[in-house]
Amino acid sequence: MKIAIVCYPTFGGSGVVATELGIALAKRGHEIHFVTYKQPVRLDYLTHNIHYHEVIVPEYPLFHYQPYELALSSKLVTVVKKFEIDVLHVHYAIPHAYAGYMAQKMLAEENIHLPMMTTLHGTDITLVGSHNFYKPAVNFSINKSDVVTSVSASLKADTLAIFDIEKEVHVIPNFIDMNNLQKDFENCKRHLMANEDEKIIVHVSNLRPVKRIDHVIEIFNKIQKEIKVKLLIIGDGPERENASKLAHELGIRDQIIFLGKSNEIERILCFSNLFLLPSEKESFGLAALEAMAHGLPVVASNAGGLPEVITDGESGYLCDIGDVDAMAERGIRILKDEEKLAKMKLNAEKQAWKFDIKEVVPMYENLYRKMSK
Ligand code: GMT
Repeated sequence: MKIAIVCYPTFGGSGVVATELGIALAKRGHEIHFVTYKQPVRLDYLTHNIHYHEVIVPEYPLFHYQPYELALSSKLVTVVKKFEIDVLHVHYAIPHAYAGYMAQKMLAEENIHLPMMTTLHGTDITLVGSHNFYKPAVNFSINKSDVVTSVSASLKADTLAIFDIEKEVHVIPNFIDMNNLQKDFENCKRHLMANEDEKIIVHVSNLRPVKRIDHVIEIFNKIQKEIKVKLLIIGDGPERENASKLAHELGIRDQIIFLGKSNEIERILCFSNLFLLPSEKESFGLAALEAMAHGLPVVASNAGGLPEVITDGESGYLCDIGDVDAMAERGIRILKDEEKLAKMKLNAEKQAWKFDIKEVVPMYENLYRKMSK
């Protein structure tokens, strides 16, 4: 099939899922057209069956806000006509589903039918989309999508509770390509990050308030009182400065390394021991799944879809949102006991296999086929 994918081309989970899905579909013989404002970060140039179309929004002084939706829907119309696209798949409702609907309408004027799937990722529902500024438009464009999917059952429940949805919402979890993980231990540079006798804890996110980086630091502070340990924080965002300040105040700044945005997460996960994700909201927690795939148990909050990804007491521990003491205690429990750590490492990997790409991509393919009939 010829599939157009619209997503955010950044390090965020929705963009990563969209890109990995496009790559997987291309490998399975589909022709994939990414339509977005920048080359997606995980997309290599020169990939067979993959095309990238840049949405350009020229700066015009009259506009206080440049009209991205307008440029995106126009680009979609051009791409769909030129490449005879069968299906449009938009990731993240805002503003992609809205722009997709406009493209559909414009194409219908020329008797071209373009079915649209909208995949909800989390913040488009629970944080941004539920705001009254956007809600009517988000509600409208979800209902106008031919197929709606959500990355967890929890997000589906939130969507149905927050919006007035007439469409069936299909749950298709996020996924990982377990057979193509980079486990390049030759290149494992553990010694650059920690001493032999230190354990390594990792947190990966966009460091937005919802991720509770302050709790990451507080949990780490309690763990480091009991165990020799380092904390690696990967990603960048608005809470970075506050986190660094808090670490200074607690006198643990030199035990924490802020690595910024990275395309080498796998090379870091390969030598790490524990992953922390104490988010206030998390529709799925792709970063946790990636960590588990590399054998890291996860200590997380029981927010949103995290209980669908992590099994409490097996592949990690789930604690109440904000319960820093409990999360620290679970972290210590895992890291202090080598036998437990080894067992949980295996469980984490085993659990990640349930989300292997081979299980999940066919779910999307089935829906594409049904839509394009
Ligand atoms: O976590 C973020 O703030 C980024 C956001 C995104 O849209 O890129 O992530 C959301 O989508 C990911 C992929 O489906 C999920 O794994 C994340 O849990 C979800 N984030 C939230 O719900 C806060």
